[in-house]
Amino acid sequence: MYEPRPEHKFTFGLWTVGNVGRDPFGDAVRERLDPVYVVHKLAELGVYGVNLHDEDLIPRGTPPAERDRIVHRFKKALEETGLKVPMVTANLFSDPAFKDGALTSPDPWVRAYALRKSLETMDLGAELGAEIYVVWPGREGAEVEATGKVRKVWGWMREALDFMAAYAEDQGYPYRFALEPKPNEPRGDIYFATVGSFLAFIQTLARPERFGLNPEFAHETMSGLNFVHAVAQVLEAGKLFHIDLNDQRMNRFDQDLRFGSENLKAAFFLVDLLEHSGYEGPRHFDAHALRTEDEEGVWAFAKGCMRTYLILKERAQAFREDPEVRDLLAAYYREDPEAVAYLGPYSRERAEALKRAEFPLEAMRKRGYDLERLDQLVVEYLLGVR
Ligand code: GLT
Ligand code: MN
Ligand code: MN
Ligand code: MN
Repeated sequence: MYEPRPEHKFTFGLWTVGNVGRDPFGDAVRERLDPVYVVHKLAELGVYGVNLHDEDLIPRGTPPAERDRIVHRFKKALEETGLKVPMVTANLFSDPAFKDGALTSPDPWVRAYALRKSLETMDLGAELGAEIYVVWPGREGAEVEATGKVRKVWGWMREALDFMAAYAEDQGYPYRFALEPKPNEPRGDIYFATVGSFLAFIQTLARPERFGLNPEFAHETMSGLNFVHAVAQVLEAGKLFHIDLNDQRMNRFDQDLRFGSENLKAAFFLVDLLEHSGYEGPRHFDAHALRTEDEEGVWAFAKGCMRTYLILKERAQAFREDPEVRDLLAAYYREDPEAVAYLGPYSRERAEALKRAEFPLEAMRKRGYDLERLDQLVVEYLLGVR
């Protein structure tokens, strides 16, 4: 039970299990893992796919012949294991050239370089069979407001994303672009800070149907927002193209903790939401093992993410099927036909009827919603006593 299998669609990034544990104050604590080795390890654990940045596989500055050799060797590992590469993304944050932005740098040479790197990453992903392209604007932000750059960045970003989508079209690539918001880090403030920000921006693009979201648990939580609500809105808009699962404490640096390790209740309701949403895309863990861990700890971390997801899936299912929960919810959504008749699309008759309606105001004001009992049942499911 709780054994991950490829049909669960769990994915990890080369940069997640391959994270060497560097932080702003401390050096790497683990060795870089060979991507081919990672593919074999993940396959053993029952993972569906592995995602990557261009530079996770092909170090910056690799000559073309060497690049082809690396790709060939990596593809062989994918064939041997059956692992997929569902998603790729360009690293537009590590190169010192991107220190004041990549696609929104004030320097057109930098913007052009970032765009070229994005196209090359799309080529690489197409070779590996990827159909999702993530854009994380980590360096698209600022510390200094005096430049007035905030008036220009939206246009630069739109032009770049439109260019990329047109390139995909031109090349016959199937990419759907998943945009990933974050409020800050590494920049003081990132321009595309929240899910809502990108949702609105997509509608201004030339091919909005090609664009959706890659919301991350940690990033909305850093903003003090409710991730479950954010994902629900993205789902409702038909824009959940990818999802980054991890955990995070509020008001901290980006922690990328093991899924479910911190906000268990939010994780429970997230799994509950996703599993009943019809979302069939990858369940990607954008997290990494703690810096205290050696390689064994890394695989324990990866297993933990998946196992917790599967346990929560089972717990959420049992919760939804519990007769007591069902009774409480049936009473909660009390659909009195007399009241329902006043609602719905506008008509003059309905508006007039509404104005004449007599409301059971006393009962409305006195009503208790029984949410203490409902929520206690959630807690008991999470504690494993039900
Ligand atoms: C980086 C970031 C993540 C993004 C990755 C995609 S890179 O690790 O912290 O949130 O999803 O570029
Ligand atoms: Mn993160
Ligand atoms: Mn991160
Ligand atoms: Mn992420």
